[in-house]
Amino acid sequence: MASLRAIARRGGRRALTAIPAPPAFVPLQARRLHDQVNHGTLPHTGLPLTPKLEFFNSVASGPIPTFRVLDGEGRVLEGAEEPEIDRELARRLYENMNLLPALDNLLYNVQRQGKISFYMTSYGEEASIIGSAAALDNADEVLGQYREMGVLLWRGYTLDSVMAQCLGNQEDIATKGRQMPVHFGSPTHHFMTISSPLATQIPQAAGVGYALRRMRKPQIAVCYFGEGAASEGDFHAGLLLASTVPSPTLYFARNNGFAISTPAAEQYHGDGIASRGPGYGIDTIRVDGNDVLAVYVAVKEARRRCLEQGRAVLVEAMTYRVGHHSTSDDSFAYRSRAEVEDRKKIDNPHIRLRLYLQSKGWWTAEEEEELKSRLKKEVLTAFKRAEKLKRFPLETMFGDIYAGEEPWNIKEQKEELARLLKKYGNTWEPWKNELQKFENNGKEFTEKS
Ligand SMILES: Cc1ncc(C[n+]2csc(CCOP(=O)(O)OP(=O)(O)O)c2C)c(N)n1
Ligand SMILES: [Mg+2]
Repeated sequence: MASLRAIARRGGRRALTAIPAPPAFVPLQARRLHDQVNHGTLPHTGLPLTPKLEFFNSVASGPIPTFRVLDGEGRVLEGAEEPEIDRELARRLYENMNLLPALDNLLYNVQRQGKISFYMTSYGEEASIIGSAAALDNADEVLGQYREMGVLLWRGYTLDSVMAQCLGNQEDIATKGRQMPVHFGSPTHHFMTISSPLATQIPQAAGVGYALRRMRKPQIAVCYFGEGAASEGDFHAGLLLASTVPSPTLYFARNNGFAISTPAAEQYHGDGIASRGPGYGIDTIRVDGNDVLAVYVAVKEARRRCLEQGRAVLVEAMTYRVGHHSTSDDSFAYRSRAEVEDRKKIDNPHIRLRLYLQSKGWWTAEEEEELKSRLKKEVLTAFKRAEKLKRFPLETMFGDIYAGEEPWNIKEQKEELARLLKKYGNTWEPWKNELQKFENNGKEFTEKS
């Protein structure tokens, strides 16, 4: 029987792989070892041989360094190359980084008032999210985890759309009020709908990237995930798939230090997420996620490599989750307030960029004040408008599940709801109030004979 290698040589594989494979990846430690003692190679594999009994792992050989451009005070590091970012782009980065907390402040609070069911903030991760979004092509297909609303905002997703999704009103065209808040999706913005089960997007992104390559599109797939999600089996399945198929997918790990209450240190014994990339033969970089310029530069180069090589690239952004995990969490149960306050002071992505802008003469104190109050006003106006809009008719929640004739289980559930609403919908105050929020006030159920 012909070996797989022989089939691949005859072109079975090559027909799918239009882009030439990059040179074989040899882990750094292995290469060093080979240089030290060259005893030839293992037959059939080309692996270097050594008589030394030596084990290695990423912890023992020292951590992977973190790429940084700006220091804590917004100055370009000695030896760093100042990126080609002009005044307009730099200001746009800063404005978008400020839009996130403006939205977070309002939506977090309105959740507390019971006006929306749930919310997740991006506090502390603004540079990672906005810096990466800015380095992508707006048509790159994004598969996010849930904390990447900033990518949509960068692409022009409106405040009205944000409110529509979080409030689940009749303008929530992607999910029609049937998803939890922050589970955004928008085909026009090339942003796949967020799904709650962790890490499902990681293997999916390998497939999306592969499809883009097969269609010969000049776009890549971009997959965001947390360091906690990277503990799921899907992470390994996804990266292996992306590296072997291969697939032009940019994997962006947001290492924000926590997976709800589990600190990152308990999440892995190796050198973070970055150390796993070389194991899959994937070009990898670790970047200071609170340095928007470094994130921008690293992701731009990662994207270029994805396209040029037709292969996956891994970026691990080191940042810190300043906010609670979500509105269902109180992080002071597992970390001190002092730790959070310290991090905000010592390594604040907003301050670092603002100081850089000021040093260039691209930003003033007056502009700072104007921006903050403008964003606050715009966000509040959008919320007030969204609050007045009705939700999709109540029966919408049963739609778009099965094609063709409505199956028995859906019919049964509808009848059950109609029975309950007819009994309590016009009399029990909480249900009566709730029904007023829907188009038709739920009449398709309460008045059903
Ligand atoms: C398969 C699965 N397991 C558990 C959860 C519950 N859960 C939701 S978010 C989360 C933490 C994820 O942490 P990380 O990936 O680091 O992202 P971060 O919240 O820090 O942005 C967990 C455990 C889930 N949604 N899906
Ligand atoms: Mg995390």
